[in-house]
Amino acid sequence: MKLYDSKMAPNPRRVRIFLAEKGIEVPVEQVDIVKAENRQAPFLAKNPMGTLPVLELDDGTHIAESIAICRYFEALQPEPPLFGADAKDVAVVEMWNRRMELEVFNAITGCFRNTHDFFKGRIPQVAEYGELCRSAAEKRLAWLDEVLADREFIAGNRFTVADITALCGIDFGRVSKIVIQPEQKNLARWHEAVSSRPSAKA
Ligand SMILES: N[C@@H](CCC(=O)N[C@@H](CS)C(=O)NCC(=O)O)C(=O)O
Repeated sequence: MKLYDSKMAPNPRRVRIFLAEKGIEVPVEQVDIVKAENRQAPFLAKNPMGTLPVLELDDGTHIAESIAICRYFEALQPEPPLFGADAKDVAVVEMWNRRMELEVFNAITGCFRNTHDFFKGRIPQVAEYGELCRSAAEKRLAWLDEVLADREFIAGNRFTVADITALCGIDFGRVSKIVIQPEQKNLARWHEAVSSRPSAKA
């Protein structure tokens, strides 16, 4: 088994944090996104989408999509349950993880992809769409601050994959100057708590 990773990118970080929370160690190979190694034939044979992370199994199967990889490890090792523990809990965690991915993470990476020089010439960029994503991301952070007024973590009172998705998205927002505002005290308290877990360094 091998995890194709990029230390600089937020999606691979989701998987590294997930593995660290589970206490699972997997051999890792870094793929150089700056040199666009992920867009060249050898990597495209593993993942035609050209994105990281990708998990390679011993039978040659390649699993892309961060959440698919995390689900694989959750099934292999259910403890601690990061996708929820019973039917209701699983559904609630799924709801929050989807919100964190679709509403927060994607707005932040959408801003980066459409406004940052890194992607100039790599993908078609639409600056106005990037700014729309920025504004959506800022609104979502304000909303998240309200959500966190009555709970410790995003999906309730236990750390889950929804916290991992939100943390990786929000930390990556700094590159595009999307940051937690001084008045967003609940969000700041949550961010401090999840950032101080040892897994956050993974
Ligand atoms: N939906 C995918 C997104 C993967 C993705 O966009 N990865 C980024 C890094 S965060 C990437 O490989 N970017 C390089 C590129 O698109 O060339 C997932 O959840 O893993």
